Amino acid sequence: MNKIVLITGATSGIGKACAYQFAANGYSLIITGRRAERLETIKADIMDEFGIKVYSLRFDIRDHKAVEEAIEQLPAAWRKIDILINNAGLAVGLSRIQDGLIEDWERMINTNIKGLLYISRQIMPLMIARQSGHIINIGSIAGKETYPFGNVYCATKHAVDSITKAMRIDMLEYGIKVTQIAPGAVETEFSNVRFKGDDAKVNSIYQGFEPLHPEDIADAAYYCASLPPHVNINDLLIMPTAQASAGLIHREI
Ligand code: NDP
Ligand code: 8X3
Repeated sequence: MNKIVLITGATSGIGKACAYQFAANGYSLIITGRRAERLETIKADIMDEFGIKVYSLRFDIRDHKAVEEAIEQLPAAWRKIDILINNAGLAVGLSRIQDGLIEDWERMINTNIKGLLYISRQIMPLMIARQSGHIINIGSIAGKETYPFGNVYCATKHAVDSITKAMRIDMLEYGIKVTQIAPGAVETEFSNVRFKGDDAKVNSIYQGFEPLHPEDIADAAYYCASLPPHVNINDLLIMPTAQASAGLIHREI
């Protein structure tokens, strides 16, 4: 078996791009997400294009038991996970706290913080047993800055920033690498989810400038994963050239 990368949220956007990037470089993949049909389509396409092994796991990362069961039932050969890319995540809504929807907050907190912790809790002992591994957490510019109406999403990504630092401390003695990649605006399904399918709002987000493409983040993830054993990228903030900070985008309109 080649080196194995487990990518959460591989049915779309950054996670899907990471799946193709690592497949192109000969990794075996474990891809996860909730949308079964997409998982199976991506699995078949990657196996066909790159001739590598792909294992798909369908679960909701907010469901602790489902996460536990999914990892426990992995065949022994697939449990030797070299890289965990904690990518599954979302923003839902954009409002002031006083107007916020509790159900949106729960979705973001349960996915971005608790889901990331649930799966890491399952994979970290497997890496520790082998004294080897690399965890790559997909944070965000929203974990570095707090912008108007971003409140709870920003808080969840600040938590990812903090959890990454904590993991780095906890994994230090085992030689397990921990990296955060924190992107600015990347054109994926992210805004469709945030704006609940309001196409006018979604389109306005990416107007007048070239956002990052999911492949740009996948390239960076692969770069971080390809460095010599003595080199660890702790934190990588990647922005579109036209974006200086969360709220400052130069648009040619
Ligand atoms: P997409 O919406 O394109 O992809 C999100 C992925 O997360 C999907 O594969 C989705 O799979 C998965 N996911 C969401 N909720 C769950 C869940 N409850 N259980 C399992 N999987 C889930 O967005 P992006 O690719 O942009 O987002 C990926 C990560 O990048 C997120 O953590 C996001 O916060 C972060 N990010 C995005 C930026 C952007 O501008 N796009 C910028 C900075 C960070 P499925 O629906 O099949 O379950
Ligand atoms: C996604 C980027 O600026 O919409 O994390 O929060 S932003």
